[in-house]
Amino acid sequence: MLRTFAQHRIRTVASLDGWWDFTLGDAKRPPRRYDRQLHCPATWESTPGLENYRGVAWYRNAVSLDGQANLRLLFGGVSHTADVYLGDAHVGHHYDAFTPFEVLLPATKAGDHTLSLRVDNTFGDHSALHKENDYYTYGGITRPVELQIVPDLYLAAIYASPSRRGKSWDLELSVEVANLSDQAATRRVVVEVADQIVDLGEANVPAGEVVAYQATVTRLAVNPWTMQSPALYEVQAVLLDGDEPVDDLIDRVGFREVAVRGKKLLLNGEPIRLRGFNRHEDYAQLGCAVPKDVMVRDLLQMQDLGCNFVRTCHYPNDMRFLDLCDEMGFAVWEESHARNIPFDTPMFDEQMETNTREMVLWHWNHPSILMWGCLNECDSVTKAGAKVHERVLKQLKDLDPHRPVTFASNKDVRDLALKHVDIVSWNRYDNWYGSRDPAEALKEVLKWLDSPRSGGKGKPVIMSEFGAGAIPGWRAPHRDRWTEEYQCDALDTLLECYLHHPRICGAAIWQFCDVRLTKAWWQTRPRNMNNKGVVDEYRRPKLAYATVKRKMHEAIAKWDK
Ligand code: ADA
Repeated sequence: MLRTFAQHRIRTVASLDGWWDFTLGDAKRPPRRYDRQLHCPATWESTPGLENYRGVAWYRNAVSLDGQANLRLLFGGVSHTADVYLGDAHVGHHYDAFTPFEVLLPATKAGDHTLSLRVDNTFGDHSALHKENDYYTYGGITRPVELQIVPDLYLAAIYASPSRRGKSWDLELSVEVANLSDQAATRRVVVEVADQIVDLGEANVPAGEVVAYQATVTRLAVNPWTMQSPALYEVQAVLLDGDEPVDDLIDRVGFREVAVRGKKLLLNGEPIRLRGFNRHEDYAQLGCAVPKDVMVRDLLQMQDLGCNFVRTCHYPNDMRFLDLCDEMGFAVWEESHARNIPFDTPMFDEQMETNTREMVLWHWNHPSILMWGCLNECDSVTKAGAKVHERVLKQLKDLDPHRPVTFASNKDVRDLALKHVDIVSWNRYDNWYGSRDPAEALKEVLKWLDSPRSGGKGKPVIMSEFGAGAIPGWRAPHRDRWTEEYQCDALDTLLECYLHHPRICGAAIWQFCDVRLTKAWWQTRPRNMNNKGVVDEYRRPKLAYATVKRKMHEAIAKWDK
């Protein structure tokens, strides 16, 4: 399943997780011969012998239909480019490992069919977001796959947007109904949420179109979603043909409102302080195909440390992880896919726009997502680069006016894009790449920030990255860089500064776990890993785990009383 809960009780859904035929090779058409099988979801790098394969591979599965049907294939994530074939017919294409996508196959005939995927994880002009980087781009069907059978008119999406009205809540609903047939058709749309039945009326959808139907439910007496008590409510849309339910779609909503007021970040009208980690999707030999049980344990470790915040550096995350954050009361900063990438590559504009849009629309209902981010440490120092920041941040705001927007900058006082954010976010490594006192450095940059020329005057500030490297098990009395002792000392100083500073409303350590990176980074990355995790790639705590736990709990004692 692509979620931690069932999204259908009426619609026919089958999981395609499990064995897929597999073969290497960059054939342009579905091959006839496959030389092995892979158990998906998985990275192909977790298969012995393929640990370093960067190239193209093919996957094949069988689909048998008793009768003609409309098929809807749902992919949680394929890394990093998928071309989908039914038989020899090319039926779908998707770029980027980190956003879901669907392939619609209307009126597929009864009988046996072959479903094939051409998967490519190579770098080059065809890929603006996946490139040589300080994290690894894996290959494969890396998130769950579902095969659904949908009626001619089916429920394509639900967007639920809560807003606070004193002690009660309103809920704006938008339900999209798609018509796969060549005839206009009519169905009734009914939504059930928080024991209320909302009749959205007749959906008369022209052939081949998707139409959104809106309604606002007012004065719902519900429990709010808070980080201490993350109440969730099912939103079930049902499509009726007369009185007969013919399709359904279930999502979840948390009644919470996030806002910026002056220098504060508010949740349900109350100022909050966020403390936690940057977390890459990467786990030892399994790479970015992180099993749900590991996602749970990652969040349990963060809870144990006293954290309430996670940044999905540097890309949209698996919806199951976001579901777990909804269920466990974590605040999430989710960002579209970009880490220090140039803007002048051939596919950048198109791939950035698509990835940003897909992130917002697929992840809309997650109450844990409190802010949208983008463009990590990209060019915000030239006028042209600042214009790109303005464009992507505007796209985020236009898509979703309910959440503040930000980007993580390492440009210090040279930044030209802070006027376009709701929250100023800084990546600083004063006592790792430099040897400055973080408190002094922060004092200096805050002075600049609160001058009229910065563009960020009076805005909330999040320290979005800070930390130090520690090679797991490397301990030495000299406590120099790369020792676990150095990481303890550095994080003690950094957390003392950032968790208690009145002008800072959030702090995310770089980073939760050690992660693999691509070959070009080997010179500055022992083990060919980014070793700034507080736990290693197997989630084994380093010495700094105890330091972080102590500092986070000191902050809780001070701020969360
Ligand atoms: C940057 C970047 C991170 C990571 C970090 C580091 O801040 O945003 O992805 O590369 O540096 O470890 O140096």
